[in-house]
Amino acid sequence: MKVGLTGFAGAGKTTVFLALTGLETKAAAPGAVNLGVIKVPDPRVDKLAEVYEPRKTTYAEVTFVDFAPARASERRAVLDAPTVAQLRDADALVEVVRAFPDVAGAPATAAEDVSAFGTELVLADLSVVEKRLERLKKEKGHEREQVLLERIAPELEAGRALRTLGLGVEERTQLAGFAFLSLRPLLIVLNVAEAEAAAPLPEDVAARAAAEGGEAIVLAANLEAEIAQLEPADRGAFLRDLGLTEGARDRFIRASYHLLDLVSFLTSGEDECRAWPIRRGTTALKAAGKIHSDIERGFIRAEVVAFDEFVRYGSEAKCREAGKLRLEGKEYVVQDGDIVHFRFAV
Ligand SMILES: Nc1nc2c(ncn2[C@@H]2O[C@H](COP(=O)(O)OP(=O)(O)OP(=O)(O)O)[C@@H](O)[C@H]2O)c(=O)[nH]1
Ligand SMILES: [Mg+2]
Repeated sequence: MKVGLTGFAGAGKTTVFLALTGLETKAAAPGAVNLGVIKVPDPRVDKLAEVYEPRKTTYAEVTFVDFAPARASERRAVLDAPTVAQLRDADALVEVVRAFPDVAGAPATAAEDVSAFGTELVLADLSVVEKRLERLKKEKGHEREQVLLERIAPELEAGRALRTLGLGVEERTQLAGFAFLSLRPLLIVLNVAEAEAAAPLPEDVAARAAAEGGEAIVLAANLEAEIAQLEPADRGAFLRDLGLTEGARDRFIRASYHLLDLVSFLTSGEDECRAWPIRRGTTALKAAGKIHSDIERGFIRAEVVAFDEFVRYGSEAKCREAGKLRLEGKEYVVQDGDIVHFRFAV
């Protein structure tokens, strides 16, 4: 999963990036990009690794892209063309919103910023729709696309994010090629002052986030970036002092799995034990394709053991004896925690 960190200039994107990745890299120059990867902690992978003692243990990963937007004269004008192109490449957007007084002492206007940034995303999408509709006037044979675009254009003009329109699977598929930003799942990170580290999400921000069709969490990025630099064993005490039970990374991962409706299936063996993130509702065939396109192409069947059964019986062989190993076909909907072996022939 690839997440694009976005938000107005100076909102704390780079600081959030450092808090989540635990990296020490400092702010990139305008135009440059910081890439960071976090591993999703998963006790099920740990358990498999304990049993199989594999050569390699691989956790699900979240990649962050943090880039410094071109300096704009106006604080809120940030979405230039290269920035938009970067964001279109992400699976989800994390919008950092400033809730602390800035360097010049200007107070935060978090709730308004949420709406204003939502408008930026909507306008970026609207310009794509308008250009495309202009072309479609001259081209024949794209009636369905035209009907759909003509339906969403007035919504965008009214400032409504595409993710709030309740588009169906088919419509989303039709629109996928445009990589609309206001259709991307949105997680708002309210970057608060240290004293507010454990405060609940303010109601006005929650309301604006809901109006954008996004979810929101509170984070004191500066403080959490410092905590992320500590030895793992020392972090707990610091977090408890702040009134927090888990660090930024763990809270963030939970929020994004929820936001993106992700689950993980597992693969096991002496070579590698690994977690694979997939959208809830993914079929065995598509899950196979996550591992390798050959496995999808030559799919024969999936052999599945639920992780809980694996723990109860102690091994896959014992699960097989007990009749807990299932043979599933292409259309089987893979469940969170399924341990899967794909049989395939190419
Ligand atoms: N008080 C306080 N200051 C913060 C916090 N997060 C960031 N800052 C400060 O705000 C300024 C901007 O933070 P950055 O993380 O660089 O913000 P950014 O969004 O990456 O900025 P650009 O990339 O230039 O758009 C820096 O001086 C940070 O030290 C915070 O949680 N509390
Ligand atoms: Mg930055």
